[in-house]
Amino acid sequence: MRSGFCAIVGRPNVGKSTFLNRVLGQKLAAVTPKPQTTRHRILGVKNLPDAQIVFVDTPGVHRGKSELNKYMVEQALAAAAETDVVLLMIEAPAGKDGGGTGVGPGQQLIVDALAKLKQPIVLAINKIDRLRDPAQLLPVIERWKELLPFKEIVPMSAQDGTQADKLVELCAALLPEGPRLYPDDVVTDRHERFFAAETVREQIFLLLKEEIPYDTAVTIERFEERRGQQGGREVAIDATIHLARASQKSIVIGKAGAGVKTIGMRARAELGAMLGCPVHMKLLVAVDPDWTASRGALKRLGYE
Ligand SMILES: Nc1nc2c(ncn2[C@@H]2O[C@H](COP(=O)(O)OP(=O)(O)O)[C@@H](O)[C@H]2O)c(=O)[nH]1
Ligand SMILES: [Mg+2]
Repeated sequence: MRSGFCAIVGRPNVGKSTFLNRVLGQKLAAVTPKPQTTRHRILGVKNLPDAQIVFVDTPGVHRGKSELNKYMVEQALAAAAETDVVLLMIEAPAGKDGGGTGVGPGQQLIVDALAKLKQPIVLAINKIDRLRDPAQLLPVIERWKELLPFKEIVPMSAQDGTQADKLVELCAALLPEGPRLYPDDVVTDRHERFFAAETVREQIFLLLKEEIPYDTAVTIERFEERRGQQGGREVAIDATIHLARASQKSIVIGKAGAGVKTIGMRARAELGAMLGCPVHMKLLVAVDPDWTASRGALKRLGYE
């Protein structure tokens, strides 16, 4: 039996959370087309017949300057330093000329951090479903081989599942021997409250443009399980959407409250499917001036 932790690290938007969700066969981590959707570390426990891998999804590593950005990068790099195996995820080139093999400054930050570690590192080249020609992978592989001593290099697609199981097996084989760390029926370390907040935040990422998603935090004021009229379980949630600027408030609330209503409806549906019961949700919109710039505010809003 092998067991241990495997951090999934990489640039924003390469597909880390999509991979975690695919491996677990359920949606744990928020996924949106926008970078920097993931802000916290999230554990996802994958059980195999002879191994237990505790995957750690992390925020994308980038060079943003706000305290929130620095917090996210710290989370990711600390996770890599603490786990038994590191899974570095990059994207296959999207352009028809096979561009995008370069290593930019954000990528270099990761390479430098990982170069200091002793743990085995696996390179996953995600999104191969969008490659026009598999030969486009060759320069990518050549380039990356020179940068870090990878144990394995696996082209894959988190979206359609190509080589996802293979990648999981390769990571499992690199874990130390040991008994399961979590009981068989545990999937994550996070509680329902956390997912309630993440679901609301995800809808804001999906629905709103420009800086608003990045300036938004969500806190849960009430999470109450109760019996519905039919006697089944239901959940009542009061959540607050915190914005960094007063000018954002009217945009989020929308005409006659249409914006916040849509966010609430979609989050409720998503969460209802996740919790398997009806969800009632009240959303409040508040302004917490410049919260992304202050450690104290980050802490208050759940980033610690
Ligand atoms: N074409 C393609 N898109 C993907 C794949 N994996 C993820 N994506 C998309 O890439 C975007 C970012 O994914 P996400 O998992 O949030 O990336 P993260 O920031 O690294 O966690 C989303 O729009 C995903 O649907 C893949 O294998 N192929
Ligand atoms: Mg993510």
